[in-house]
Amino acid sequence: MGILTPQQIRQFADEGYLVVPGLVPESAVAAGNAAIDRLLAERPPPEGHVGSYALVEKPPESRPALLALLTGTPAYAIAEQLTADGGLTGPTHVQVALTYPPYRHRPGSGHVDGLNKLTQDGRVTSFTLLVGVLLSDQTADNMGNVHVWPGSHLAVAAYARDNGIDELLARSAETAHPPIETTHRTQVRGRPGDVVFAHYLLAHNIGGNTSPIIRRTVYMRLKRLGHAEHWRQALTDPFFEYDGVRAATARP
Ligand SMILES: O=C(O)CCC(=O)C(=O)O
Repeated sequence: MGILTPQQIRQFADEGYLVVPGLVPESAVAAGNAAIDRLLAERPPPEGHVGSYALVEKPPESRPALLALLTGTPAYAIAEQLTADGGLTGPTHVQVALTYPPYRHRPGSGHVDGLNKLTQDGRVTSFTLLVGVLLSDQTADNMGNVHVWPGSHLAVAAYARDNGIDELLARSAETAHPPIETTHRTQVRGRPGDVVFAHYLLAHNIGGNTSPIIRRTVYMRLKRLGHAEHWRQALTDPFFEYDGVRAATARP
């Protein structure tokens, strides 16, 4: 028995993301925040900084309290439930995403990570699933919450099928913003300890923060084993790497 209900899996399939509340216990949230405090003592942002400040830690084992937000909690089992049991690799790094207030910002559209970054052998630096662990209060809008465009994962895959992957990449080359119509957006809300699971193809972007607190989210990226070989199929068939979603939603 998996942790997610079939209804939650259908929601992930339709919208491209899912927030699961209370996955990370308070003690792990506190340990994660303490690790971020130590990181910021080592590499603080410039004096008076506002807006986004991201720290990327490699290998993730160098920050065990951050890696444990995924591997030491039910978040990893949920990632496997959506994709395949024992079928994931990564993360290769941990991204600490901070947003310093006051930051009055509203992104115009969303990007797909790496659609503008190719490896030396011409592959996209894509992955399968983004896992974001909220470590600060984001229960209202404009608290640094990530903006997402629900359903855009389906639209990007449809664009790739209809126009070809090369055209998708060419049109996304400057900014990683895919050439799709994205009208409906929302801000991901949640409490510390809640976890957002987002499909690789979901358009998303950094949001503003007009709250009094620094926004803290820790992101980790997971790939299906063999992703380097089948990344093209994963761009055109959004559930190619999601065995769990296909099984729960009776998708082909
Ligand atoms: O800051 C955020 O929540 C979003 C970060 C983001 O867009 C990214 O890492 O690709």
